[in-house]
Amino acid sequence: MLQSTSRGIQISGAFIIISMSSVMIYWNSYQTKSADITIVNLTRQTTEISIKTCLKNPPSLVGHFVFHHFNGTLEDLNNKYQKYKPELGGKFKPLECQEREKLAIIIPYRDRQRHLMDFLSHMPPMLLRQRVEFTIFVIEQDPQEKFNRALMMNVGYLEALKQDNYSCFIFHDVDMYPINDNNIYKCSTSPRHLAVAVEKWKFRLPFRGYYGGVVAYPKAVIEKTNGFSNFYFGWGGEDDDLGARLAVVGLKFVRPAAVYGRYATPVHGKDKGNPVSKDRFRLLGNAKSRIWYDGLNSVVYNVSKIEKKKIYTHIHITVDRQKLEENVKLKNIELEMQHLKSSPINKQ
Ligand code: UDH
Ligand code: MN
Repeated sequence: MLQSTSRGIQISGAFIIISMSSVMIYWNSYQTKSADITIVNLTRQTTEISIKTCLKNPPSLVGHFVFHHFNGTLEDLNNKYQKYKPELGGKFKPLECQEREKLAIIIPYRDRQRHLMDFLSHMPPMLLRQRVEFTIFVIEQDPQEKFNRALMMNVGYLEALKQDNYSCFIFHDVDMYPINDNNIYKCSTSPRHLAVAVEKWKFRLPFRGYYGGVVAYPKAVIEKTNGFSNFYFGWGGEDDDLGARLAVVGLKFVRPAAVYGRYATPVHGKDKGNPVSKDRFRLLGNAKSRIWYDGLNSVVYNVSKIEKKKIYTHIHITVDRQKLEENVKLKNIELEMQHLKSSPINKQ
C-alpha cells in the first residue's frame, strides 16, 4: 500500500485525491489493524480504491444525533432508501465496504404502527453509517392471546435463519431509538446489553441487572441459552429471565459506555393486550431450571403471513398458548427420560 501511495506521489492531477484517500485509509488500518485494502489499477487516468472489509469504527460515524418523529409514509421511506438498493425483505449492505457479519434486528411487535414508522425512519441511516449489513424483522403476534415479547424473539431468531445465515441478532423494542452512533450494532463474542442510558429511566440504568430494551447476541450464545423462555405472557419478567439464562451457561452481558448507549423513548401508556404479568415472579423463581426445555427447542407457533417489504420483513404469528405450554412440558419429560436412560444405573 505504501508503495502504491508513493507511486501516487509521482503523478499529478488525481494526485491529491489519491494521496488523501491513501492517507485516510492508512490511518484507519493503523487504528484497527483489520482493514483489508487493495489499490487497483493505479494509473494516470483511473484510480479505483476498493476496501474489502468494513471497519468496526468507520470514519462516517457522527457521534450524538437527534431522534425526530417521522410523519411520512412507508412509501416515502422506500423512496428515501432506494439509493442503498436494499434486497427485497430489506437486506441492506454497506456500499463502501464488505461486512462479514450479517445482522438480523428482531422487533417483537403488535399494534404500534407509529413507533414502527419512527423506527424505520430512524435506524437505517445510523446502521449504514456504522457499515452494518442488516435486515429488520418485525415479528407481529396476533391479538388473540396476551402479548409475549420473549416468544416473539424466539420466533424472530428461527424465522430469520430460514431467510439467511445471520450471525448476529439484536432484539429490539420498537420504541427505543439510539441517539449516539458510537453504540455499534455489531456482535462480539459476549452478549451485549445496549440500552444503558434510556430517556424513560432518566438516562440511567433503573437497576444494575437491567437487561431490557435492546440486546445483541451472537448466534452461538443464543443456541447456548436455548433462546428465551416461552412462558412470559403479559408485561414483565422476560428480560430478567435472559440474565438468569446467561448465568446458567456462565456468561455475562457487557455494555457500551453510558455516553454511547443512549436511547430516546417516547412516552406511551400500557397496551391493552399486555397487562402486567402476575406469574412473573413465580417464573423467575425457577428460571434457571427451565432453560433446557423451555426455549428454542420447545417453541410452538404458526406463521400466518410473511411480507417481504422493500425495507423490512414483516412476519405475522399466531400463538396457541395451550399447545405451546403442553409442548414445553413434553420437552421436559423427553429430556428427563433421556437423562434417566443415560444415567450409569441404567447402563449397567
Ligand atoms: N410491544 C408491542 N405491542 C404491545 C406490547 C409490546 O409491540 O402491545 C413490544 C414493543 O416492541 C415494545 C416492547 O414490546 O417496545 C416492550 O413493551 P412496552 O413498550 O410496553 O414496555 P415498556 O418497558 O413498558 O416500555 C411500558 C409500560 C407502560 C407503563 C408506564 C407506567 N410507568
Ligand atoms: Mn415501551
